[in-house]
Amino acid sequence: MSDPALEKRAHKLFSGRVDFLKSAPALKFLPDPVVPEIAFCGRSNVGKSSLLNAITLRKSLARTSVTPGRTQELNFFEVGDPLQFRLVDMPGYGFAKAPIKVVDTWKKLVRDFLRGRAVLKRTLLLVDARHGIKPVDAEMMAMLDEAAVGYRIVLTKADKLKPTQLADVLAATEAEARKHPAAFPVLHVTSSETKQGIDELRAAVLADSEI
Ligand SMILES: Nc1nc2c(ncn2[C@@H]2O[C@H](COP(=O)(O)OP(=O)(O)O)[C@@H](O)[C@H]2O)c(=O)[nH]1
Ligand SMILES: [Mg+2]
Repeated sequence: MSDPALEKRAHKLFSGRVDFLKSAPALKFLPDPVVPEIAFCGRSNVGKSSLLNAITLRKSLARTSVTPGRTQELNFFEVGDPLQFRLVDMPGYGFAKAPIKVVDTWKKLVRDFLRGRAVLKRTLLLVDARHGIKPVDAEMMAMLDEAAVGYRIVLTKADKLKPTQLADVLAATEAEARKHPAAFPVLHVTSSETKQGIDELRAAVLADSEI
């Protein structure tokens, strides 16, 4: 559902000040919870950095990955002048070669953040449209359900699929979403390449920050 007035307001806001604030490798490094936050999560290589750049109308706010699965930090970006809200880039998961200790540290950091962060309004869970929901995504969804953090499922790289394939993945993923209490029933279909769905998603992020 598009809302032209909201999209326009979101475009204007993100065209203004968006700055990297800090990386938090552990909870004690989190910035003070003074404004609403919207978090982004997904498997390594899902297209999270590209989507963050597309939403914030920048080329390289978030670095697109060289070595997937390396960052184990929460990265905070500030939006608005005066500051309105923050975007949180959560560490990617599902990296096949990650040692168990790294995965455990990731789980603890993410779980504690989701459970304890009162200003966290919403999470966007990115899912590669070519793959649909994988077991690691289902695990992430369970963590979000458990923490009672509402989340939007965003299909990425939609440009890589034929319309019929995309329709199938969309239907299957929506059916899966309906089984999860904290998941929005309606998905976002996006491409950072063609910018499909980006204006709507940018507007949704702004709306979420204001709930
Ligand atoms: N075709 C296509 N490729 C994309 C899209 N988004 C990201 N990619 C590519 O997927 C790879 C991983 O993207 P990146 O944003 O670094 O993923 P991250 O690891 O989740 O942050 C890069 O090679 C990107 O160019 C998209 O919408 N369409
Ligand atoms: Mg990235």
